[in-house]
Amino acid sequence: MDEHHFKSGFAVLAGLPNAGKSTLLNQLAGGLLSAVTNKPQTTRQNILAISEGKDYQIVFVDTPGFLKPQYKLQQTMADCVNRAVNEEADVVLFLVDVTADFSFNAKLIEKLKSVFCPIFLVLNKIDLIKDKSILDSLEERVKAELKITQTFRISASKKQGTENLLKAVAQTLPFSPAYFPKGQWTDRFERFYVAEFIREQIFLLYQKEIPYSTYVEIEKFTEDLGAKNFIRANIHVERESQKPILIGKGGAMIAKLRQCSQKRIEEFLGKKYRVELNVVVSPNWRNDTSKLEQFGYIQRDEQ
Ligand SMILES: Nc1nc2c(ncn2[C@@H]2O[C@H](COP(=O)(O)OP(=O)(O)OP(=O)(O)O)[C@@H](O)[C@H]2O)c(=O)[nH]1
Ligand SMILES: [Mg+2]
Repeated sequence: MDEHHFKSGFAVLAGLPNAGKSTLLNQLAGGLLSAVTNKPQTTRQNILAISEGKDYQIVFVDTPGFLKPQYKLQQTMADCVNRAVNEEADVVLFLVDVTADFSFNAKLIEKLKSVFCPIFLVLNKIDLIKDKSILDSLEERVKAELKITQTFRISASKKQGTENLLKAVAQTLPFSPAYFPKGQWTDRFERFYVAEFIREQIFLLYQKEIPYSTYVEIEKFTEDLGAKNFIRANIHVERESQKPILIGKGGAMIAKLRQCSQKRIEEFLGKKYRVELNVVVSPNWRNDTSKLEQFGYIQRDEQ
């Protein structure tokens, strides 16, 4: 391959919570990398996943759902979106859930107006819409406000239209050598995914504010030491009263969480693990700058 024809760059997925960004990232990059749940605000940090072809390397960036921050953790989530669309993106994929109330996109559209790179409008979840005219009018509404380079109608979960989108992204990237070594699929360590998968299972198993109040810290991650691989995680909650909810009657809930987490981790890493979970109270951590730093939601060099 003539290296002068190689294309590479960053494709940033942006959209409201629950639009399907992580689902799409997983489809495009061919792996269940990014946590997906039916609850909004699942993703808290930018997650990279790399898709390669003969003559391209696309670095997809999954971002947290865009929303008005109510507490410091959400401010760090909004910062992730800003950084990705303003500084990293070679193309932005603006994801819109076609079944959701479109008016909530207003603030995000304002933000995207100042983005320099091309913007692809991606209408997602079309499998849930029978009446195609809804899609036409949505498209018109966006185009009236924002300069859109190309529009795609897809179902991320059903893999409809995703191949076309992938091709178009690869084409639009600048000529550039690959950003990451060939065969690399992410910039994160396994520890990060293990924590994300436990957090994902918490989102799936618990209700109300519990998922939003938890942070998962991997305290121990040992592999190939003869005995079975071992993971110990601390689940931080914000208040003492949340601890018994997490644990459940007679430990039933946390046992279930342990089981589901173990399954998810084993499927992803392709090995057996013994998982141990602890619950720890870190009062009000979502509004505590030093905790957010310690948990990696704020990078020290950002301040
Ligand atoms: N029917 C249908 N559901 C979808 C589609 N894409 C995603 N979903 C569902 O929508 C929900 C949210 O998906 P996510 O991928 O977690 O959404 P997200 O945009 O990453 O959400 P946040 O991380 O909270 O910002 C999940 O229940 C998905 O299974 C689709 O094309 N069709
Ligand atoms: Mg997500």
